[in-house]
Amino acid sequence: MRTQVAIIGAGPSGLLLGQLLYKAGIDNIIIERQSAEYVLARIRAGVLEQVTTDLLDECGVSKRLHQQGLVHDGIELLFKGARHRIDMRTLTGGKTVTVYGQTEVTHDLMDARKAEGLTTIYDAGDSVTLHDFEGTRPKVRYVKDGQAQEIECDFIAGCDGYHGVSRASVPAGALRTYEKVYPFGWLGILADVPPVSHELIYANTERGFALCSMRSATRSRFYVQVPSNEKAEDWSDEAFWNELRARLDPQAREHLVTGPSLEKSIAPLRSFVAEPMRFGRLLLAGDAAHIVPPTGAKGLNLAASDVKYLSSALIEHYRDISSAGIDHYSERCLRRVWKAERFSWWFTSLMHKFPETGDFGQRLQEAELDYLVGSKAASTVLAENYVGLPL
Ligand code: RFL
Ligand code: PHB
Repeated sequence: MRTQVAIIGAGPSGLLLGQLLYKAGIDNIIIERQSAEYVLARIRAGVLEQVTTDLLDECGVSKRLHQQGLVHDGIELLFKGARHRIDMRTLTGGKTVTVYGQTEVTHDLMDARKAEGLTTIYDAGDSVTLHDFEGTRPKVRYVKDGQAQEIECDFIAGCDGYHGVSRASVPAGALRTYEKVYPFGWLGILADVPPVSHELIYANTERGFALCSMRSATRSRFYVQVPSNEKAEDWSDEAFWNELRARLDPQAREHLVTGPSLEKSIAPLRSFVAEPMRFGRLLLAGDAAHIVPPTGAKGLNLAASDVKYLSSALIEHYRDISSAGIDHYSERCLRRVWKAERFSWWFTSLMHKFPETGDFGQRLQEAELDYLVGSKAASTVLAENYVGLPL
């Protein structure tokens, strides 16, 4: 088989890239380890920046997003038992975010790809290998239904997430990595219950962080901070609801409607960046190159901005016969990536309980939050970063 761009991974990065390239007349094939159903069953992000919704508009896959997505003008910060609103729209001169699940984004992109008759190879398992990307004729090999297959291409886009094969294929020594692992995770629950409030509540409490989020007017997503060694199966629904309730303010507690969980899982928290993001004709995008803790809701949005830069670079290569975009790809992405890394680390540090800092750390967080909600300058910094920095 031959294609112009072989894309590894059918998560949001890979599907979005495939769609943008297709729209520009660039041929591409996606190779995915799992089945489509498996990819769709992963419950992840919920908050989309304008940059991401614009890109989905550009792809022509935003009809459902505009019908069903919830536009949010602000968020609420809960600390010392009281809630304070950050009015993002006012502080940023009109910017907002849209609450629309990653599952739905992936669904919409998969449907569009199917409708266009574009090739996606699912269930490739762990057989995918990358070859010759330091030369001019890269190849991707995989095994499907017991048959060895090879795709010859011009470029390989590594969109296969943190545990993927793309970054792992780069020769040792060509890559520098930066990492911070937090001593806790998020236990998340999805339930068909109405949201506690019409906006997201981020809570700092002496028992640890909590987040009340949503997917629609009838489906909610909640998280509580738990130690890293905790297991989701050891948490009954009742234990989860009790812990969440204990971390809310009296009014939110009153509004909390509980019900059976549709999904329950623990996500570890990590900050990670691999530099550079390009090796010859292999270009990494999204979680394959960087991870942020979910507190700032930046992971999917960073994946989208990488893909924007990557699709522009590839379009420039084919249309204008210019390598400038490809040559500057890594540098352009990393400037935005590091700003989102900084914001996500800061917001995580401000909102979570760190076992080693004790009561002193708790008081410092409360003082900073008090300053934050009382200072227009400080609130604006939070709002600007939360709605997303410009491309
Ligand atoms: P993905 O989604 O991990 O997709 C990678 C795909 O590659 C496949 N793959 C392979 N395919 C072929 N061969 C191999 N060897 C392969 N290895 C892996 C995988 O099966 C998969 O299908 O990466 P991508 O596309 O870069 O997208 C990144 C986002 O998924 C991620 O950043 C966000 O989910 C992060 N995130 C959030 N981001 C936001 O912008 N806003 C949020 O509100 C938000 N909340 C979250 C989050 C992530 C969370 N978890 C579970 C980590 C909340 C949580 C709890
Ligand atoms: C979510 O709804 O899953 C969500 C929302 C905001 C975050 C992280 C996750 O910061």
